[in-house]
Amino acid sequence: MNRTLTIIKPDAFGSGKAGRIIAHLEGAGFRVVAARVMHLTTSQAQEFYGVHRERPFYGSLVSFMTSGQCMPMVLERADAVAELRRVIGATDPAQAEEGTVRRLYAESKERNAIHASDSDDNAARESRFFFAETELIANA
Ligand code: 3AN
Repeated sequence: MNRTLTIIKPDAFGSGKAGRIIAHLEGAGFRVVAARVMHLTTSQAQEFYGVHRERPFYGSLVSFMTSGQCMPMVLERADAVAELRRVIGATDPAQAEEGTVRRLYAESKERNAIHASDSDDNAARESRFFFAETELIANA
């Protein structure tokens, strides 16, 4: 078993899709280890997406991610990082495979419903960004 970090983004949370997305992820074999509902501040969103600072969409991405509540969660299953990226689909929902979370629920390349860590190192870093060690103790 290992872990990854996901965020149900403001587009999906605000339009009432969180429950369906969590059910989809549980149906794909993920267990929710930690979860919270929060409204990111600008400085939190800037720090979280710091690796994209030089990209043309950075300002817009930070505005979008601070536009409403979101739902960070730590998920657990075998091969969690790769499996979650497979289950959510491509960044652009128009390119995402049938049945993926983004194909089902995302609006656009930016308003794309869900984040998933892209490596084990980033999963650990991003999990610590949102959750205290005491919230990440295994309980299964
Ligand atoms: P992914 O979330 O699929 O790993 P990244 O890491 O390349 O994609 O991009 C991070 C986030 O930045 C995406 N989830 C999306 O919201 C936004 N993004 C990526 N590429 C674009 C783009 N060309 N235009 C607008 N937003 C983008």
